[in-house]
Amino acid sequence: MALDKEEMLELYRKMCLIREFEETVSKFFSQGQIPGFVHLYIGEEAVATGVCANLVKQDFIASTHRGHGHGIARGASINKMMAEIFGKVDGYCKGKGGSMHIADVELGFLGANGIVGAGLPLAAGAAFANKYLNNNGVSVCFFGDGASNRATFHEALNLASIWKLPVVFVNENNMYGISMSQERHQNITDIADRAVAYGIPGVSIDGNDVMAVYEATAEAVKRARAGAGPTLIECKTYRHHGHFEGDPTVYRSEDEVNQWKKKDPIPRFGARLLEMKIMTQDEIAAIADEVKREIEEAVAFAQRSPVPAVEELLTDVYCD
Ligand SMILES: Cc1ncc(C[n+]2csc(CCOP(=O)(O)OP(=O)(O)O)c2C)c(N)n1
Ligand SMILES: [Mg+2]
Repeated sequence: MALDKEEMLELYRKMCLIREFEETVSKFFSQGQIPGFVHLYIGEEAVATGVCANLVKQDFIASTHRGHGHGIARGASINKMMAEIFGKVDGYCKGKGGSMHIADVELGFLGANGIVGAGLPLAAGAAFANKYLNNNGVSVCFFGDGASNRATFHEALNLASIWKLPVVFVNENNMYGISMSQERHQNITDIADRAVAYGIPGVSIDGNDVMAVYEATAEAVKRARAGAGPTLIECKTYRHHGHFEGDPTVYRSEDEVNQWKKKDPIPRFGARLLEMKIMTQDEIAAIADEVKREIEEAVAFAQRSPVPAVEELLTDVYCD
């Protein structure tokens, strides 16, 4: 086993933290306390968690419009994220960016991104920088099944392949691009098959199994750090909520959602840890309490923070 007990507990705790963060965002959004749009990652936590557990300081990640899980897994401040989502001055963008503009470059978190597929060339560029600086760093790009149809996907994979860039392309195949099912938007089942066209390895894995994600990423990261170039990892997963909060999700059946909820990555990993006697029921309860407290503090921090002043409306728009 590649991970020790503490590391496995940390994977579990991280997934719980992402879940609690987003369930809380969902609650406050439905009460009208959060402005703008939010896209939740609930159900997909194993991907960000399993991937980011392999990363070190000099590594980068590029995210998507569904970016809370990526930021939390990379170690972004929960308080600053929550304040940003609430539109408050103590948030990552002083409350003027919202969910889709959260970034922390110091942490190598190149940001959430409202432009589908925009992270792919950003990650390739960051990987080029790491290679040029010869610092052993890698970059990771998270992107959806819908994004895998964009030109940026093909350009980034081709360039990363010929230049042997240290990048891991992590496809989050949650089976839908908004209301469009994968079978309606592409004529393949496994997005990993597209790696063949660029002469790089492509693997398709169970994205709701955090250990499977961890192990596939470990191999891809090792390859990238060794100078052998990029890998495409397709993680099959599912979002429990709609595309955005408020989406009535008329395009999928309740039965389909319920089938996927049975494969929820968090209770699944919890059961595995119990079975392996790595964790006890008491520890599960303690993690739930700890995470709940952490998120309550983040909400209190966000609620205490003021909204931006009207005079600040046009600052930070361009480089001041
Ligand atoms: C370039 C671009 N085209 C279209 C959109 C509108 N849009 C927002 S999310 C989305 C679907 C993305 O699907 P996917 O890549 O599978 O990610 P998921 O939402 O499933 O995580 C689209 C088409 C956009 N934001 N940017
Ligand atoms: Mg999708």
